[in-house]
Amino acid sequence: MLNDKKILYSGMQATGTLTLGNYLGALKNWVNLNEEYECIYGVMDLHSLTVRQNPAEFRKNARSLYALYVAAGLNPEKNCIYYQSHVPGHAQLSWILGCFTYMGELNRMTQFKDKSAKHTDNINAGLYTYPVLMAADILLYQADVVPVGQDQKQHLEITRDIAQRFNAVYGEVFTVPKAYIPKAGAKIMSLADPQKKMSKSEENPNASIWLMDDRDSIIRKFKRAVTDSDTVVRYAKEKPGISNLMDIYSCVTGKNYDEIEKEFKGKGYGDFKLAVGEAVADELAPLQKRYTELMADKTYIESMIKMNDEKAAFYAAKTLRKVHKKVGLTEMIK
Ligand code: ATP
Ligand code: LTN
Repeated sequence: MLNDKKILYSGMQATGTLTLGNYLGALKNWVNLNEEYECIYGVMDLHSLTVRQNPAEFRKNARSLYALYVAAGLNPEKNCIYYQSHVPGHAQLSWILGCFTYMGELNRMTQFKDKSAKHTDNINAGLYTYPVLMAADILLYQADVVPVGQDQKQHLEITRDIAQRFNAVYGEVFTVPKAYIPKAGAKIMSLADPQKKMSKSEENPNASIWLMDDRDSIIRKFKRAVTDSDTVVRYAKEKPGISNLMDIYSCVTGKNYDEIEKEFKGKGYGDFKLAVGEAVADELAPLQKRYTELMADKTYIESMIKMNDEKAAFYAAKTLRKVHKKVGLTEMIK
């Protein structure tokens, strides 16, 4: 890389619209860590193909995800923000790493189990080898740190195992990456069922806050959020609904649980839910404005994509050349 900073790598699947969970669990932390690291962010469109996509919608979602990264505060002129499918090295390294991954390891992946239970008609091999492609994404750029939500922890662990296994045979080829999982916001739960993760692919419109929801919908959804029959705003295991709202409020305002409990002492759930709704709407308003402006400026976005695709391809080719050499693949004759 060009400077001495450590490398941060992350990305999201280009599937559907982002939720508040994606934002608080991942995107917001990317922005917070931005200055400290040399950052690379991918629009993970190859991963999205593990679930059947409508081609036109998919293309739109990918562009929209790119714009959301930028609208959230990632500067494409300083950070490498690119499309995974535009860099062939991902698929190439993924094949090689697949030969260093055991089926027993992949069988243990909870995301594979969850997704195959959800899409029983399409349990494809891509869904199964998804973690190998993810390992390739990360190792291709020699990433030191990977900020993700709690649900991706297992994928980071397998990435580390694959890197260490490869390095044990061929020497220090890959940097062994660390997961960065935030304390608050690592797992935002559904507003309709606080036992379930807030998810992009959720069908109940009241369960998730979408990043593009307008102020009124945000406030209305928080008002309706499922909580217990108590009235005291207090963080507790047996109060998952209120605890989830406290997590959200904490991420957005920076206040800790004690401060929140004090702020709402003697007040009911109604006041608290309204405050959470307003705080979230305030947080998202500038992002929404910037997103709309960016989506209208096709020339700018496309010039950024082009420049960063080239940058990413350059970094990736360097690692791939090294890997080919180490495993003994014959160099192309020039
Ligand atoms: P899907 O529902 O399609 O599986 P998803 O909402 O889980 O999608 P991903 O693209 O898989 O979204 O995740 C993008 C990033 O957002 C990951 O870092 C993931 O850990 C994080 N993330 C997703 N959902 C949540 C959540 N509810 N709370 C915190 N972080 C989350
Ligand atoms: N599996 C991740 C998306 C993803 C990713 C990555 C995240 C694909 N490749 C590399 C970090 C680093 C998810 O969020 N579902």
